[in-house]
Amino acid sequence: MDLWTAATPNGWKVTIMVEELIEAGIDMPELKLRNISLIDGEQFSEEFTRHNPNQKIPVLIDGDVDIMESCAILQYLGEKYPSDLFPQGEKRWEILPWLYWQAANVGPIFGNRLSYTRYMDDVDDAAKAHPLERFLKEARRLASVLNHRLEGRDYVCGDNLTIADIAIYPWVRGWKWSKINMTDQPNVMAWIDRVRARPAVGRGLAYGMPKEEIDQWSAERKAEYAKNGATIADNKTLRTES
Ligand SMILES: N[C@@H](CCC(=O)N[C@@H](CS)C(=O)NCC(=O)O)C(=O)O
Repeated sequence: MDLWTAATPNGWKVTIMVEELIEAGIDMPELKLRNISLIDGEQFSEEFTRHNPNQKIPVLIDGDVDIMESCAILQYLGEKYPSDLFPQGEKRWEILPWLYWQAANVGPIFGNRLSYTRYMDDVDDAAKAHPLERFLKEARRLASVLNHRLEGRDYVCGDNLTIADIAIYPWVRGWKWSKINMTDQPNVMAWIDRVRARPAVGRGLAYGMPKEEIDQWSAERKAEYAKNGATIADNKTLRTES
């Protein structure tokens, strides 16, 4: 199995999933990781486009099967390697709506908010005012939906972590980067800590980031990014195995 990815929230969903499956005792086949440099535009290459016509990471290549879209990859792995992460039967209809909720709402809104808070220094404030407000308002609404859902639950679909948590977590954990204040959402804040404390999540997030920088970039890294005017998280350090 090959995973073409980068150190970004959509990429981390899959590496967290793989680590959680291993933690659950699944005998996973060897996963070959290929770091796609988004800065260099490798996602637009002919080779990449053959596997993912949408030209975005992540993409999973399993023999003749190409799977684009991070949530589809979570579902694919969850079905191929059965575990509590994606139980079959009726329970899946509790999980799938939250997976789609993430794909249709959290990813796009948090991602768009992040691009204006972190990467668009060269756009003047007046031009940014409307999108900043719009994405903030919707992100805060989504956070309160999640907070409500987590009332009385440790995880989004009950007592166990599922692919729904794995999909939502990498975006929501970045609330400070996106400047989306969530401190008034206690269930969400507690859930962020609960998910982060899982050893497999720590390992999944460590793809593409030195361990000590998973939660907080070093001053050197920040300076490096600022200097380059990078528009997206660099991923040159992503661990590649071939
Ligand atoms: N809905 C897609 C979104 C994928 C996505 O936006 N990937 C970003 C990185 S997080 C990317 O490849 N960006 C490069 C680009 O837009 O050129 C998914 O969940 O897989």
